[in-house]
Amino acid sequence: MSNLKKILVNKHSCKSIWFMRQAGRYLPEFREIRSKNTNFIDLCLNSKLSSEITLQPIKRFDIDSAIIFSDILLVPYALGQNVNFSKNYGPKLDKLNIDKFLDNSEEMFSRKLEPVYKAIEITRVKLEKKKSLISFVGAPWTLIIYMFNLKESSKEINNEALNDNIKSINKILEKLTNFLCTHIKNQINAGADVVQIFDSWAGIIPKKNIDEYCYKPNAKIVDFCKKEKIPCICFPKGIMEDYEEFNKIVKPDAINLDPLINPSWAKKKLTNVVLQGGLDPKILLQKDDDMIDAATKYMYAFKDIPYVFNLGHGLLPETDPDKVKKLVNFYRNFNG
Ligand code: 1CP
Repeated sequence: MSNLKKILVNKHSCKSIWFMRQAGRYLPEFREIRSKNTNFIDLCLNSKLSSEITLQPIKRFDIDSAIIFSDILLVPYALGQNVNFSKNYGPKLDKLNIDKFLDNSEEMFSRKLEPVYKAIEITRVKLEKKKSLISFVGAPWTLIIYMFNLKESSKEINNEALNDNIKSINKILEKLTNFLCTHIKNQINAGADVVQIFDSWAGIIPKKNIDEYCYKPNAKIVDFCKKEKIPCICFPKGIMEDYEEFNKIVKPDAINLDPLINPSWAKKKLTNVVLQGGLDPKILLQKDDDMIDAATKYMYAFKDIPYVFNLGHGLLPETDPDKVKKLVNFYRNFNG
């Protein structure tokens, strides 16, 4: 059993380290592949290259888990919505056609994502047994943000767009959640052993809607994972003290902290759950000593409970890979 799974399933306090967005943007070996593959969705659907990119950070840093190189937006893509990645604007999705969306069958959906499952199969064979292979999905709300183009900025939602689309959102929410469960199951069947559910935009949900758009959909997916015995990690980024309520209602195996969550608060309030991450990825852009000081705070705060070392958000594109190497070395020495 992989270290990560031992922590999530048996709550063993063994060491385990990986990084969100460890495969991609900041690695020169990724950039080389990316420069020759200008369509990002096509790159995600190239099983051989996706597997190669997944393994790049493992080869460089010998970390404990690989996360499959893919994207949360492959789900709307597989449900018939065109996805474009433009350099300066990030992802842009064509207008959602609700009738077309509701017409999707599970078979059609799974068939379109077959290359992702193939990439997982190839990667599992190449990965040492003790290493974990993490699959992931975007939580329904975070996908809805992109599917309905609701985000005004990184902190704010376009309330007008939300109100205009509320009926359609409620109409597709349940079906979207079912497709996400299918995608999780397919990834596990292909050889992944853990799933992480990214609710990256949970922090901009209006307070009055947090139950409906965050707790309930995440809980539905976590219940599915429990029924299927799939270890799961939730990441409701930006919800501040509502992490406590989220944990009580959703009950995931593990929860990823964001940089705004105080480690001692988390240790006290987030019980019956494995903690993961928290360190601000921006600290990897600072001097070595500052990075080590900040990392030590997390390692020290959680030294006597099961804790998976990770960040409070993904590695930034401008991160120097040598900094990541230094952090991994420090972690290995700290934990013996
Ligand atoms: O241009 C490029 O080279 C593409 C950059 C890139 C990469 C490397 C994107 C575009 N996605 C990915 C891969 C990816 N995305 C992974 C696998 C690699 C790994 O983690 O090691 C994962 C787990 C994701 C997840 C993802 N995609 C999230 C959730 C996590 C998070 O960072 O919040 C989100 C929100 C996306 C959407 C997305 N994909 C890419 C971009 C630029 C964005 C938008 C982010 C935003 O709106 O700010």
